[in-house]
Amino acid sequence: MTATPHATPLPNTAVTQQRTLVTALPGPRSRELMDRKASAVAGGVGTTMSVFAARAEGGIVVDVDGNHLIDLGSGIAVTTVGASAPRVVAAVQAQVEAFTHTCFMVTPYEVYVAVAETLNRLTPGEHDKRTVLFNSGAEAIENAVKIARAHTRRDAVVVFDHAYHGRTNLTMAMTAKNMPYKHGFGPFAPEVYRAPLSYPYRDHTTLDGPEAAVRAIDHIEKQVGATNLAAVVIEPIQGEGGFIVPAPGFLPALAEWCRANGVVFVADEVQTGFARTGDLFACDHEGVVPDLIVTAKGIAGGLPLSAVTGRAEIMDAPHVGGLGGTYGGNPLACAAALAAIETIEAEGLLERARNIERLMKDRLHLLQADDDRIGDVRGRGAMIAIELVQAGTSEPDPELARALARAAHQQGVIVLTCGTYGNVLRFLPPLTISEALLVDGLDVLAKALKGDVMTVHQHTASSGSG
Ligand code: PLZ
Repeated sequence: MTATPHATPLPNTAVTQQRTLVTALPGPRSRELMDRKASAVAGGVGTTMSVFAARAEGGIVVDVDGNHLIDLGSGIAVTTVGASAPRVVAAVQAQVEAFTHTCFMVTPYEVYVAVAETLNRLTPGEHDKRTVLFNSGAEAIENAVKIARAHTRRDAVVVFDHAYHGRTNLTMAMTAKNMPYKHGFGPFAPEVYRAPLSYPYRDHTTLDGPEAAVRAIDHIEKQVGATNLAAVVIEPIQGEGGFIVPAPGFLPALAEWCRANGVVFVADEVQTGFARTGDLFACDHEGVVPDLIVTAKGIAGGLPLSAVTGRAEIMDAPHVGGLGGTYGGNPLACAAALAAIETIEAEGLLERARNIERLMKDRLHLLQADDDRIGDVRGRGAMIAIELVQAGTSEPDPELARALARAAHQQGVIVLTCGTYGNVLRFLPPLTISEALLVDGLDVLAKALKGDVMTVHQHTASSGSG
């Protein structure tokens, strides 16, 4: 009954906020752990980098060989308030000493209710709201669909091209991309229909937002029928699908159509929520008020927590006992959430996100002016991406995206790829990252673009998140 011993965490000194490489990447200790991973962890779990983390603080991840890496990924948009954010650490420490778990469905506790109250207050719209908590984004999306079905007594769910909603059976059906998310894992849940998105860079025609909404609505009316439709689920800015920002007017027109047809409009803000886009929620940008909003990731500074928040009359449709789960709204995660939300406010992180957008877009536009392989620079706040194409065309170039990511990784910069075509390089820095780190990270990218990265041989282990 003894567990395999593992290295104790490094001593609790501050992590210097500077990129420093003391070995080639991956270093010897990481390579050793990659070998152990290969013989102990299921092969289906890919990793973006072959570098093992030992500590993380602010905008730096320290690996097991002592290398300091710049974090432009935030663990896929999770540590929005910075890694090991002091308020989050303190709140979790205090909670862990009180109790770790009782199960909210058995003996409830106050911190869950406090998170619900906070979400009801902060999410878009002034209407009466209720919240239910879960563990992962996918679990919350599944539950949003359950709630919408219970409320409408209808079955169908509409999602969009390039959508990503998770890896569980229902959310696999809702996710667009086959490889790596769905391939070989069917059959998928029925009554999920896909509508065309507004994708300004690839809508080569002059479809504006309202026109793209007309196209989607026409598709829905003809192929599904409004009276069969429980919910429309959409990411206000698509994440895994390629950081696609729909043209202005698209989301409001869809929300309006849903309202007029008794369809529950669900915003999947799992990736975009909690100041990531420079607004507390991406829906706020155009004043869109979803009926239900699904949050996760940035909600709790790295602890697993997700939520469905929405109109009281919709949220209360399921019967008592119809929603739940052993761990949903775990007290440690709830304590972390309150601390993370407090950090956003106290440290002015909305403003920080907008500054990060300005800095990144200015520099990326300069690179684009010089390099016609950067087809598009887009995103909002600290959710910014470049779409890479064959020079002078709009043909996706996933090899270039992979090569650039790999070059950045070798230089100690954590970046992720995404997109249906795998040709989007995305940046999701923690909002507390220093300007110096951000500039250093972008300089590494600029050098990689100028250098002949295409000759770098590809070995990057593939995962869903590049
Ligand atoms: N909805 C919009 O971005 C998770 C997935 C990484 P979970 N995105 C990262 C991977 O390869 O698995 C995500 C999202 C949006 C839902 C989810 C699902 O959230 O917490 O991963 O279940």
